Amino acid sequence: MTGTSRLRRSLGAATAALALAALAACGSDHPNSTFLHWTEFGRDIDFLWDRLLGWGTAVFVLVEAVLVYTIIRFRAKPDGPTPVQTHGNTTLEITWTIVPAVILVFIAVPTVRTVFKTQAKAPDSALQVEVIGHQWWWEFKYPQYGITTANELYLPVGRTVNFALKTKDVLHSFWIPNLGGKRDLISNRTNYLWFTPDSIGAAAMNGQCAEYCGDSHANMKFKVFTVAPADFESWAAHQKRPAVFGVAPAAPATPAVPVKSAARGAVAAAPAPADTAPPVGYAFPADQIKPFWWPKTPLPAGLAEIPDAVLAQGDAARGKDTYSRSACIGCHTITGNPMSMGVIGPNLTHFGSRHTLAAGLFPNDAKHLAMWIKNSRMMKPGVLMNTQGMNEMDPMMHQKVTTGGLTDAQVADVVAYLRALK
Ligand code: HEC
Ligand SMILES: [Cu+2]
Repeated sequence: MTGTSRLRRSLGAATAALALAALAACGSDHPNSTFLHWTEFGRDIDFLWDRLLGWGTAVFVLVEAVLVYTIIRFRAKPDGPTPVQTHGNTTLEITWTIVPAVILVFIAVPTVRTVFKTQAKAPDSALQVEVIGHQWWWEFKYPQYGITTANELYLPVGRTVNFALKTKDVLHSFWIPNLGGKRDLISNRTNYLWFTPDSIGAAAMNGQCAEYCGDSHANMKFKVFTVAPADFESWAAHQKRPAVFGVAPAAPATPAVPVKSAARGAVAAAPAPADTAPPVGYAFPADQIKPFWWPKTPLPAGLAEIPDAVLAQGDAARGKDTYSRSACIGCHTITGNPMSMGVIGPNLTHFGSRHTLAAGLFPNDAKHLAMWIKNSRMMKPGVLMNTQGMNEMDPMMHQKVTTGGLTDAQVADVVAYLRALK
């Protein structure tokens, strides 16, 4: 085989590989792409990326072209004469010093400008969200609204959001690829990250911890919804209220006419705000969420499922009772249930309004919830929530739960209760 045909063959192979890679990139959708222009932050970073890629490609092509040309043009020939011997070339040396310096300036100026812009203080009108990382879940507080929730983040489109990033334990990193980030959560320190989701309508996207933080780091995900401002207000107003379960359910909305007549002067007829408020606030509609978004984590082998027939017998009122007498209350808060004031685990006040369970690891349905309560440590390695099912093997304690464990029927009741907390 001659040198030229070998070269031609490897060039052919390289082209084929490149084409394949390019095709693969077109074939599937890319739910976690960072190359989207949905926030000013995303656009700024994308601009820098384009610059770098552009300059990098230009330098690569130029250098490789000269190299390949030189290799071929000046290769040694069997009886060739000795090449001309040179030492130094001032013009060339000055050129190859100045050109990269100029290129670096073109990269450095926009980079430094972006660093200053993204490190600046967020505008005062921004929506404040406190993000607290826990092994291995996310706590979200909206201090302007008095809301504490977990693992699912609602953001109004068109309003700057300012995240104050903190951690309860080790380092984590907050990352929503579609919107921009990532930024670390550092012990004894608050980091900030802000951007405006301004070029996207209602959308469901993924978030992920991006700094190794222990056993279930890969399972420390979260979900993000960008929603219309009015929907956000509806969601926020509802999340602020105490748990719905226990309140008289879904009274028909008060018709407009009696309210008007009451406003005209009647003293007693005006209904209390709690009665007129819709029973449930906005939640991102499940049928508008794309298939990629839904978690597909398999259930662990060896964990006995609770039969559907048993789950169907679950009773929310009984469940509230059982829950309120179990270990759950030491770790979880349900506002409106005075027994339940723990702060070790996620706030469950409106748990039934969430679409996912255990930091985005499972869909929030009766089956997964039941398995979770029964043996969370088999569902997600290392979790702080200890095994709650009677006679279940706790994989961290290496022993079976014998006292205080919940039977399948009791778990079914607790499931009904938690699912009623819309
Ligand atoms: C020792 C503290 C502790 C106890 C006791 C406990 N939990 Fe938990 N729970 C946690 C922690 C921590 C998490 C977060 C786990 C994770 O996702 O990494 C959690 C997560 C959950 C979740 C998922 C929340 C979400 O937003 O995804 C539910 C539901 C839940 N627990 C219900 C219960 C119930 C019901 C009981 C009682 C039968 C209970 N827990 C007992 C600490 C506890
Ligand atoms: Cu992590």
